[in-house]
Amino acid sequence: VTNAGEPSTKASLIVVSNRLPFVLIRNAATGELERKASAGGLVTAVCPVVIKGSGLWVGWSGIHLEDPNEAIPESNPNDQTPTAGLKSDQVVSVNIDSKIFDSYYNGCCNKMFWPLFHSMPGRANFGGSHWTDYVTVNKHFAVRTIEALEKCLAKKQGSEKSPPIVWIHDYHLMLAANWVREHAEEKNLPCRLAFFLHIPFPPWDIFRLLPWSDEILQGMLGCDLVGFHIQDYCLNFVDCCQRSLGCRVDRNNLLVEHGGRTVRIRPLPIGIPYERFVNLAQTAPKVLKTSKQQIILGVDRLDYTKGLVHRLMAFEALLLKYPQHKEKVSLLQISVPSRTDVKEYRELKEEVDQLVGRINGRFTTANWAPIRYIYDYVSQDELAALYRDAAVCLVTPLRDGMNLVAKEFVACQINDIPGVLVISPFAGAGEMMHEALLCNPYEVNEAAEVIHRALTMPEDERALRMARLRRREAECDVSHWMRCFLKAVGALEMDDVGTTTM
Ligand code: GDG
Repeated sequence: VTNAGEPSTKASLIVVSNRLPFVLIRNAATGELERKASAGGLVTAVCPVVIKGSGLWVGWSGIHLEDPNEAIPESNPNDQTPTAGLKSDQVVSVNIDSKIFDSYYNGCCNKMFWPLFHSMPGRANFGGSHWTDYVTVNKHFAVRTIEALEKCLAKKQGSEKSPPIVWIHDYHLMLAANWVREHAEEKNLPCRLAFFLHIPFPPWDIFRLLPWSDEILQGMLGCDLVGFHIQDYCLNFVDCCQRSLGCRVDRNNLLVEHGGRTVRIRPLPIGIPYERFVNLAQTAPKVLKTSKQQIILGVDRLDYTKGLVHRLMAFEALLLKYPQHKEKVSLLQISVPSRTDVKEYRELKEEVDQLVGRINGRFTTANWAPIRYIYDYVSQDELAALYRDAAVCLVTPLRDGMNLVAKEFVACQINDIPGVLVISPFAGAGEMMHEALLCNPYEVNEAAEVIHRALTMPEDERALRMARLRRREAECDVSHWMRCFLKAVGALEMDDVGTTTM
């Protein structure tokens, strides 16, 4: 089954996310606002559908505007990215006082929800005022979303055959749906409401540690459809609705009854813009100059969920147990700076810096350093070249909603002799990428064995595993995800239905 073209729908799509699909920056010379495009997979898949259906995008622009009515600029004429066609009247920017926004974003989302939803409650820091700010921000998003809905309906008056879809994204906005529903009902505005969570949804005995767990469930149940990456997260959510709220549920069909409605819960595993990564891999110039050494690659935001400390210890264990890899193998770790205003992230950076220093100090020779550590963002071209030419890619998070790095590595494996993917079962991607080598990051010595197996895997076995991995990612790319979402929300064009497998 192949994905023919972009998915299409007659309904307008209103996307609501913490961030807009571009950031605004102020040109220091002219004082004018300018757009800086973002190139993530989500934007690539979702933006064309918003543009085609005259939909809208609601979110924060990345800058706190003194005048909230300051006009959003049109895209730069040279802009080739998927957001270029998004007109300024299709953008509803959300402006919030910077102190409240910081408390909502860092205090509540990053310090409470992020660790708890990744099943690391020991790292969660519950603070009452952050929750109050989270409520305020979600209410404000709901108000702006209703404005977007009114605008959308006014534009399409008479011609609208199917009600607009409001699609709210991620843990930043888990309360907004309920208020959107209430206002929409009061004002008699037709719409379908959907939510997608990009991170894991934890089991009930972890979720209920949150002082506001019931409010969150009720907020999400304001939707008609709630999507997660994998079945397990769906089942966790259904469980929580049953045990915390006492809802009637159907676990087999993933349905939850709430407020006289039936809410559908669906696994919608996200994919990547597969062809774009293949093209990048075909054209990106070589970055690694020597082919004598095998490169083990790691690419992650510097986040404690990504298992970097365990990975470094596994690599050290590998060098101790299998000294034949000394001077032949290097670990190239790219760590993108992330959430640097949160203490835990600064402490993690210190810990990783020290560990890299210690391991390098222990093994480095005149001609070789075991770890090359980049604490920076690398360009898309450079990333594609590294994915293409690495012998092994280590995707070993302690917990991860999906993990796109695993999929991008696979897409870029265009060399005759492919590399090997090592993946943690605690990433959503680990559920589906069966032909990768599974590795429990907590078992450091076992992880070293898996890395050794990857480095010494026969060529025919690598080729077989990689071909199967690539086929799946090519089929289940990000357009496929978009199509599955539209189908689940009941808004896919009939012509498209035949090409969808799930
Ligand atoms: C959340 C969930 C879920 C990274 N370093 C560089 C770079 N990247 C790009 C990768 C990839 C993306 O960042 C990271 O995606 P992940 O999926 O690994 O992780 P999160 O940011 O935590 O995303 C996650 C995802 O949402 C989608 O639903 O999979 O589980 O946590 O695309 O390529 N890109 C470039 N240079 C870098 O140095 N160019």
